[in-house]
Amino acid sequence: LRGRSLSVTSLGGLPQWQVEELPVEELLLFEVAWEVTNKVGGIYTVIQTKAKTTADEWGDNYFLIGPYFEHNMKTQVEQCEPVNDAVRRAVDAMNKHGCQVHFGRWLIEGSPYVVLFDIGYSAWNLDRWKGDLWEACSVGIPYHDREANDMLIFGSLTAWFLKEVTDHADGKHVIAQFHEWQAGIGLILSRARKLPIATIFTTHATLLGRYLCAANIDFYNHLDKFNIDKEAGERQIYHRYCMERASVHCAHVFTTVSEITAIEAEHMLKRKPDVVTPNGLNVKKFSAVHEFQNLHAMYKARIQDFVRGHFYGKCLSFQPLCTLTEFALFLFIAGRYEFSNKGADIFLESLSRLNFLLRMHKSEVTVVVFFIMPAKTNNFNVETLKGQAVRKQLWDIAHSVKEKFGKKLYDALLRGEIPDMNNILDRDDITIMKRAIFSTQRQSLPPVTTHNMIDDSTDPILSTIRRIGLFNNRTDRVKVILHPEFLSSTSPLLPMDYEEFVRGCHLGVFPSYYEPWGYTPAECTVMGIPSVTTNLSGFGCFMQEHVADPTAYGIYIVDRRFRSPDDSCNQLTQFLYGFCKQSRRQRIIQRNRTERLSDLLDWRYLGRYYQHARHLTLSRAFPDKFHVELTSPPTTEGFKYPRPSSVPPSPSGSQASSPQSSDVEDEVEDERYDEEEEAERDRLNIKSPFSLSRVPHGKK
Ligand code: G6P
Ligand code: 1S3
Repeated sequence: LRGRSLSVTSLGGLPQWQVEELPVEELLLFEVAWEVTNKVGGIYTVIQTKAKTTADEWGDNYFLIGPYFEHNMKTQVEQCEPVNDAVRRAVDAMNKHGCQVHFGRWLIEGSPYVVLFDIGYSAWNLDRWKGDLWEACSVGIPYHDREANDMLIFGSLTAWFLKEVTDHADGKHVIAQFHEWQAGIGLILSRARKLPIATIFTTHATLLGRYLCAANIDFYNHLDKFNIDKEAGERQIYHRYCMERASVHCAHVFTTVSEITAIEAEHMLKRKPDVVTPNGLNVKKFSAVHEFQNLHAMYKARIQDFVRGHFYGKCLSFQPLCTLTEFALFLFIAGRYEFSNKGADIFLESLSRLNFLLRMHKSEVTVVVFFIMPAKTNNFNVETLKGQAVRKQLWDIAHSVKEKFGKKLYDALLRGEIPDMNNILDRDDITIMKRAIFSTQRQSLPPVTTHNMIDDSTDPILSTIRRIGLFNNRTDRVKVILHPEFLSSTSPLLPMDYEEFVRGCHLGVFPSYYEPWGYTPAECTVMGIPSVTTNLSGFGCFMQEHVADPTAYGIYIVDRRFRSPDDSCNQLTQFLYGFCKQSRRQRIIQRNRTERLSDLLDWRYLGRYYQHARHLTLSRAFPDKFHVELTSPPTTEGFKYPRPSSVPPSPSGSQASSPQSSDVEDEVEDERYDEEEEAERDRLNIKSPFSLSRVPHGKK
């Protein structure tokens, strides 16, 4: 391998590893994805967070290729001229031939170069390019699938661009990494045209996996039983699945984001991935270790304000109100609105059980649960807006009375007197306050959703809430708020961006069934917020492999693989109940531990799997120049974060890993649903018929 040098790198408490450095000055690296500068889902996070480490390594020889959208370009990209000669000539050549190719720097950390293709501008080529694809691999795309047609245009432009680049590369070798089926056509055409490039295809999920899981099929127990062609045909995604499968098999190197998706890909795409490249984050450490705890307190106060408004009046059963600061816990689930894939179904069932347990055990804790999942809406609802207005009014009144009170008190003290507390407020003050209290009386319960939902009657979250009866009654210890829109700091209702909100919460709950990686719990971890994940998510499996006692570090992993849905739901309930029983001190200790895992999720550590994939593809595409024996995979085998030293060595109960501190010795019980509790459930008339079972494969 030319220019090879070995350097040893280390990060935090992680083991050292060796990096074989590539002669990047003699190479060009392109990463192609539909989500470059274009936020749709998790792939955007991968590309955006990884940009810094990749740009640090590759400098001006690193380029991202994506679609052009005017708004994204205006808000995220600074237009500039390409410095690299091959890229400049490729952009010029395509623009001369009737395309619109934009070039610039993406204004994110690392400021990588981006090449963006205007898809609409080249749409007139569609029929010709359909013919090219058919000739290359006999895949046809129906006219009505707009998205697939867009991907054909995107892929054709990508292959054209790469051809122009390689024509002028001046001896430089080119690597192109394509993310997900949407970028796959560029790979298929490049290979069909025998372009001299080393290719990588990365899948972040399989099409069939996503579809089959969403249909409530018992997917993981039947992986080898599916007739995948038939399943794709029945779901009318046969052409997309062909694009995906062809991309996988055309690539020199095939990668995916987790071991669980690697197994899935082997069955759904018929190729075992060469490298698993776990997703990282661009972790920023604060210089003061406790800064993230302060941020938690600061943003929690903002959420508390919202909660005060939402549950105003006598319905606010955080009794008394001041306990909101100590005994109200904020939980949330967030992400793409895939009800069962993201585990919102099992979460709601568990909340119903948690509500029962908290009531039964007369817990002081009230749990407020936020569902942040975008759905079709018709703006905020009046009741929700009114809540915040009422809170503001009460705040203003309290503030003005306090001012008067303070002034009178001050004057009295100046006179050397203790004022008569019975007369310090005059009649008008009392009247104003009484009127304010009267105006906070409400006839209805605090709403379970903040917006007017377009599909209110059929919405799966609302329908489940109706079935299990979690209506934010005064007596409910679990309150639910569906916020069917992503958060924004400019929202008139809850003006916080997602990161601020996560920091202010106590626990993120992501009990997904289908989750190739799952960024949401990973993001919680690097912010020091504990979370629930599952052993069907890439992240959960990764943590299970690399952390000796994940629960002790605030990573609760629900077993959704080897247990029945009902048992998983019970396990989740126990996790939640155990979390609710922790003291503030224990929560603080747990957050400290959670945050300690950040290094494990840092691209500076995980980026080496991408590096390895690049070595491997070079050695396969250009075996004369790049030697295969130098491509030994990075390994962390045997490495595990040890149990925190303060955790007792042998677990004594189901929640033994909850933080124990010397002065707080909470007894941890193993909560079970025994007959007595069932009887109590009936008495309280808690409706929770269990209906989470998955359909065995073959039965419809
Ligand atoms: C952080 C702050 C503390 C605060 C605590 C509340 O640790 O630094 O000042 O008391 O959060 O924790 P809690 O889990 O009750 O929100
Ligand atoms: C996919 O996005 P999703 O939420 O549809 O890719 C993400 C990035 O690799 C991954 O984190 C997620 O699990 C997948 O499902």
